[in-house]
Formats: sequence, C-alpha cells, structure tokens
Amino acid sequence: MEPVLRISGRGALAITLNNLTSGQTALLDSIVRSSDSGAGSDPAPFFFSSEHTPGKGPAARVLTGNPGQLRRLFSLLAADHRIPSSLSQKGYLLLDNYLRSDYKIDCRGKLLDLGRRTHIMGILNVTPDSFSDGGRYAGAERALTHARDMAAAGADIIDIGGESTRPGAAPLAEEEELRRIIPLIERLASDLAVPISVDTYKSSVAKKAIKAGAAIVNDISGLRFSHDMANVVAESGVAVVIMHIKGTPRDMQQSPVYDDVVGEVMAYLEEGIEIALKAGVDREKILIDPGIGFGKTLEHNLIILNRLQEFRALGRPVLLGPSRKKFIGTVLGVPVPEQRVDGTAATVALGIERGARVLRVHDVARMVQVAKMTDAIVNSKF
Ligand code: HH2
Repeated sequence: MEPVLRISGRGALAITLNNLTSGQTALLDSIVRSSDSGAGSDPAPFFFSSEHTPGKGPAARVLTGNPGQLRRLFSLLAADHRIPSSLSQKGYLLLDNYLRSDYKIDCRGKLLDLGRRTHIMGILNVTPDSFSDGGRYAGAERALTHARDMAAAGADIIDIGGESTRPGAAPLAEEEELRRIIPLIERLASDLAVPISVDTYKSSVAKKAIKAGAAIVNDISGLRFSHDMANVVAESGVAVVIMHIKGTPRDMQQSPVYDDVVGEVMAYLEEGIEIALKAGVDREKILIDPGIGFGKTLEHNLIILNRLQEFRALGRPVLLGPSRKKFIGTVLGVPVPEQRVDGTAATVALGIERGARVLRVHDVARMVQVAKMTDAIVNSKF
C-alpha cells in the first residue's frame, strides 16, 4: 500500500502520514530524532506519533511545524535512500498546494484573479422549482434584470441553471433545460463584463451553453453523470467546477454514510481532476467544490466546513455553495430559505477564512460585504 499524506493547520501545519509500514515509521522516527540535533536556523519540527500499534500493519505519523521546518524534514527524507523518493515528493507538493493562493483563471478573456480577493458567484435559477428561489426568475425579463442586478452588486460570475438539483428532484428533459437557459446565456455573455457559468451535468447542454457564450461549466456531478463532459470542457477550453455528490439528486439525501467524509470527498475530487486532465483540460482552469448538501447529513456538512482548509491540498481553488441551504435552517430552526441569510453569512466568512476562493450565493450584495470584510481580516499581517 502507498503511504497517504494529509495536511491541515495554519502557522504551524500538521501533515498526517497514513499507511506507513512499521519499517517506514521506525526510519521516519530516527530521521526526525536525528534532525533535532541538526544545524539550521529553524528548530526541528515537533513530532507526534499517533495510532501506532506495533506489529499491527499500517501506521500513522503526524508531523507538525512551520513550512520551513517541514521542507527541511522533507529534504532530509529525500536524502535518505531507504525512504521512497515518492514520499518527500508528495510532501513538497502537498505543502506547495496548501500554501498556494495565487490562482488566476482566464474565462474567455475575462480574468478571475482569485489570489487578489474572494470572488462571488451569483445564482440565477431559471427554474419553477428550485429550493429557495424557484419560480422567481423563470420569466426571461425578470431573469435578465436579476442577473444585471447581481453583476451591479458585485458578482464576479453569474451561474445560470435550468434544472433544480435539490434533494429528490427528478432529471429534466434536455430540450426544456436548453429552452430555459440558452437565450439568457446569449444575452448575458455579451452584455455583462463578468463571465457566465452554466450549472448543468449534461454534456449536450454544456456544449450548447458554451456555444452561446458560457465560460465556465459548473458540473454538480464532478464530470461523472455525462461520460463525455470532460471532453466537451477540454475541447472548448472553458473553465470547470468539479463538485462532489454522493448518489444523484433524486436519492442523495437517503441516509448518506461515510467512514471519513473529508477523505472520501477529497478522493472523489482528486479523481475528478484526473478525469479532466486525462481528457486534456488545462489544470489551471479547474475549480473544486465539496458539494454542500449533496449526499451529506447536517453533521457531514458541518465537518466539511470546519475542515475546509484540507481541500487546499488538492492544489486547485475551492468553490463553496452553502447559500440558504437546509443545514443552515436546521441549525438555526429557520424553515424558510429566504430567511437564512445571516446563517449563510456565517458560512461565507468561515469558508473564506478556511481558504474558499469563490462563494456561490443568492444574496449577492450582502455576501459581497461579508467577503470584503473577511478578506480584510484574513489578509491583515499577524
Ligand atoms: N448547489 C446547488 C446547485 N449548484 N453548484 C456548485 N458548484 N455548488 C453547489 O453547492 C451547488 C451548485 C443547489 O442550490 P440552488 O441552485 O440554489 O438550488 P436548486 O438546485 O434547487 O436550483
């Protein structure tokens, strides 16, 4: 079995190494001990062992330290021929990914400079049945006005969806989805200065939306529901949001179970990135999204938010879509989605602090302020 590495923390980082053999843990322990007396301006990393049961198969180690200390440790591991070189390579990559924030995504000439500030994706659901705003923007004129209002209020992307993917929703016929969204995308892609994203898992719909001017494909299935979605994205050169879902919208909320929700969602996203790369998608055009509410209980959603920083290890910007969702209503005892704006604000602020670079929201003007304030705090030097 290959060693598996995980990273978390801020200032002092923690790298967890799983699936080590007892020989590897012994070697690692001795290298870390000897590095204690090593030269260099940084003190040796703190080192904790955990979950190690001698003689009982794969073990784990947790390394903590600042980036400089951890890089020094990985250089010691790289120099030791008894340790597979893949371990130190993975360690360096994990650190680089985790600390990276300079993401820039070119969306057909409209640049998202995600390293500069948090971006807001405004939701435009042209559906009769979305969980929060179903029916409100189903008419073309109202939809156009709402999109323009969101852009004027500071939205950096407008995400247009023609099919609700709320829990229990049945799939919509392609023709109807196209009828709802294509004329809008054509108008808004040329009228607005911000890029248009299409919220669909159907490659045939994505293809026509791209032809109409969409610059981002937002696929709630993470490139899984349509077998050629990755090819459509690759051939057109647009950006893509790879989101995690467990099951389908129809059945995803029927008692979802995970052994390790963060680990499993990350593995799904990592595999989604691989699918995209294999099809020829430019890595720099990929965003990832843990899929709040898509095959997750209240507890799963809360854990994902609390540990959101761990997704940064995948080396792609994190997009988060908590807006007005049911888990907020459950915590606050607020059954009406439109009244979950303050709860949404809490998730937006915390999401940004944990590293989300794009927030998908209904209440654009309010969340632009929340994001701006949170950015100011997070970017202050401490
Ligand atoms: N959530 C919804 C739809 N699309 N896309 C991404 N990337 N992330 C999300 O969390 C996400 C999404 C569901 O919300 P909404 O569009 O408001 O509702 P509905 O599916 O009922 O139209």
